[in-house]
Amino acid sequence: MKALDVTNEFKWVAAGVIAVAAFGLAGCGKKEEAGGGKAPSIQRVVKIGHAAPLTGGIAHLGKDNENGVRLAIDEANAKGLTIGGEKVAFEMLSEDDEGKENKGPIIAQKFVDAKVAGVVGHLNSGVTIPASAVYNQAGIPMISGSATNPKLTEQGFKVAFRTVGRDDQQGPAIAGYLVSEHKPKSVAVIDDATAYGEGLANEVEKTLKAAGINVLPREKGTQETRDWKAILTKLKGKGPDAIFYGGMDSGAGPLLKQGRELGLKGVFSFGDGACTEKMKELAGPASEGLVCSQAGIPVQAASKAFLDAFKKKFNSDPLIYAPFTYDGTNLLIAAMQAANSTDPAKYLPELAKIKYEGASGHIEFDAKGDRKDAEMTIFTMKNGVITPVAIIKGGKSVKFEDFVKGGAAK
Ligand code: ABU
Repeated sequence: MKALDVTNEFKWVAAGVIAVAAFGLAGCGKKEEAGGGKAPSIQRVVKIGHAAPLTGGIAHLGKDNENGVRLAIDEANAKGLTIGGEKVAFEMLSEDDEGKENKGPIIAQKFVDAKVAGVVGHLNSGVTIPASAVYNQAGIPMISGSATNPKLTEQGFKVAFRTVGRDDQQGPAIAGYLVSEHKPKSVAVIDDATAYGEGLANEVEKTLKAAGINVLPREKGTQETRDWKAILTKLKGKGPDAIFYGGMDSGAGPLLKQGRELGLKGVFSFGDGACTEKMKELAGPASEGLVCSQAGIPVQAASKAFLDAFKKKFNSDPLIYAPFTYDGTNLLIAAMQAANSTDPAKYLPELAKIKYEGASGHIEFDAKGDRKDAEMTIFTMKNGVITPVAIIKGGKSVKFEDFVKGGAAK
């Protein structure tokens, strides 16, 4: 399905566009009575917003998120769902928030004005958190498939959900793995000064200090930092046994590459934003041996049905968050079906109490909108492949092979 540009600003990626066009709908949300004697016409177009960086250094992650939403919408439309007695077509309105904090509320307001029924996004915590205030004000449910900063669901917003875990789970998981497997005496911690990067680095630092590890004074870059040589040169003199960076792969790749070029010997470790196959491309051979975490199951443990459908549709494998945005979209739709309504006020209570078997496993939300029992996965780069080694769930760590044998997501 191709994106259909309706305005310069909105990309109305219409999974239901073919259906809508075929049935002659004039505009989104407009009702049309079923034609006599023909197949039932679409009577309501239900818009679902999606927002992520679709340009810039992490556009590959934004497209992955978008593809998850697109696949879910196309599948729902192929089923020809009826909600509230009306045949519905879902339509994705996808926006490029550029990963910029100030774009969050602006795009959120666009979605509100466009009368979306729900939103899947945003990708970055630093964008999602300010956007969530707008969705909350408008009563529009939002589910992020990637934003891991705890604040998102600590604001008391009934509309805010996420299908991944939180950084106060992820930080202890990756730091605990570093401590137990690499036994560092001193660790350098660097962050990109975003809500995600700084927040995760804080969690890692807290866990390391609690384990009695010497944590060097914090070093900081930004989302745009690609030249880390000044910081790395300073760190080299201190000889840390490990370096943790809180930030995305676009910054982590150069950091790792330059670190090795400058002769830093410590193990490099990252959170989910830099735990992607892209690290190999960005850091080259220096990426071998990196350690990283994701705040959910690894993509290869997602359901076979999802992985097959994704591959068929996009001729590629999902990168990292697509199973979680796919699930987020399906959760919105399932809640609408349960409420027999696309009205956010009516289906929100169903979303809050949903029990759902998704591509990323079983999903239920707690009272804050966080995923109950979210898995944390630890990876290492082995032979150029980000390879899951352990899954941490409910405080217990199991080998990835055992997790898969135990069922993962089917
Ligand atoms: N979770 C990492 C990438 C997204 C974010 O939380 O900013």
